[in-house]
Amino acid sequence: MIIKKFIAPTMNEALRQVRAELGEEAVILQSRKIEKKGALSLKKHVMFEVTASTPDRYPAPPKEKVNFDDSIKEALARAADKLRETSEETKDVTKSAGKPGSKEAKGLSQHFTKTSETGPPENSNIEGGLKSDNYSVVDHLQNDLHELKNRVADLASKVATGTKNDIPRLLRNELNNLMENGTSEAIATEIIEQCAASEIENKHNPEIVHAYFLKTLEERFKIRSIAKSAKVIAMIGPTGVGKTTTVAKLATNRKIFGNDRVVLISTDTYRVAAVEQLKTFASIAGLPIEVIYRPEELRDVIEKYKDRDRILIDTAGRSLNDQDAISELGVFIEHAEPDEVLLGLSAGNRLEDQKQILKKFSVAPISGIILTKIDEISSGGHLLDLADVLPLDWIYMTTGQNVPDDIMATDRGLLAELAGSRARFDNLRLENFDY
Ligand SMILES: Nc1nc2c(ncn2[C@@H]2O[C@H](COP(=O)(O)OP(=O)(O)OP(=O)(O)O)[C@@H](O)[C@H]2O)c(=O)[nH]1
Ligand SMILES: [Mg+2]
Repeated sequence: MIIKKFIAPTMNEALRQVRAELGEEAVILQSRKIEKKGALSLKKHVMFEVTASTPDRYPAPPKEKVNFDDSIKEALARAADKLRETSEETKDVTKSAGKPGSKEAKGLSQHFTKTSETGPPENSNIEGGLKSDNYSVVDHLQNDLHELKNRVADLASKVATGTKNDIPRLLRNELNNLMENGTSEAIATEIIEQCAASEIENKHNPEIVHAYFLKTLEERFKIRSIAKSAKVIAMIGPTGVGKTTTVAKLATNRKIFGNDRVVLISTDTYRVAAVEQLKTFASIAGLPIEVIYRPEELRDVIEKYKDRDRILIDTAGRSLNDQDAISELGVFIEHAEPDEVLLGLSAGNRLEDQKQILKKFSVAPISGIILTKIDEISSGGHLLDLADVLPLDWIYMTTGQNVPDDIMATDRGLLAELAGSRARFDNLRLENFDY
């Protein structure tokens, strides 16, 4: 606790200093008018002296014994009574002092002037100040409000703990696991409360509870595969998420499009290496590849390959903050009229960035997500938060740099295990996601 004296030519100024130094919640212990000699003259000036403290001098109410409902009602009633008792000028001591000339400020300074006219209280030290009229009017009110605040905070924490105490032990363990894996507290709690509220056969059997828990996680992921009828498929996304590598994997991994006849189109002419990168994969796999420099060329090329089953378009990576480049991408996609626009998102990105990426790349009609670089994350709890904010289907996951092997169709069971089971996740990583 800090106790300090402030002397200023006006009461408003003294109170302003109190607020500036001790904060909005400062408590006025004592105020009075004093007379001071000027530095260069013998003439006396009237000054205002305010003694104030930080608010932490009130002991916190005993926590265990509190009957919350009644005590809050009582404290509220007391505070309301005090508010009624006190006139406009004492409504909000600290705030009103910040508005010189305001009705409240004038009232307040009158109040202080009036009390100081009667001279300093008998005992003008701090103890005396505590007993003074000023204290009883202003500080009792603040005391009550302070007490009320403490009780409400206390109640809130008891309610929160109470909720968690209602959760069976095994589910509480799952809650802790989720949060250790990186799921936000809000989503983890929502999931566990959902589990706790449902009819689990035996809430004390670890296997049954864990299986039920994983099932609940699975339901949070929206997945699908690419339709047989989707011919023109474009891959978009921020720089370096793995778009070109993914396009190469899609084109060359037999598990993805089987015996479909595939053609590749590169629109990434920003970097010579980018075209070369895709050309290399195309030549190894014996696939035709076209390089497009202007959006208008796209329609003719797509027309040229109309007898092919899949036309995969790789686009240049665009920085999230380069609005022009993102708009240009929009124009390319408009000309291509793809059946699928897949947005590549690196699994390790921050949730806030993922939201921004989704928002910015919505210049194109995104139809699904490819979650890349799953192998680079060390836990998967945050994927539940991602699923919560991405209103799109997750279609593929990529799990390493190897073309064509390191890609797999999304699988709810796998995603649930990645999010909810650290040990299983570590094993999967060691086994190169051999699911
Ligand atoms: N660990 C890991 N690395 C990957 C994965 N996919 C791609 N990469 C690597 O990420 C780097 C960038 O991959 P690219 O395919 O060139 O990424 P891009 O999105 O096409 O990049 P830009 O065209 O420059 O925007 C390369 O080193 C890839 O080998 C993956 O699933 N896991
Ligand atoms: Mg690329």
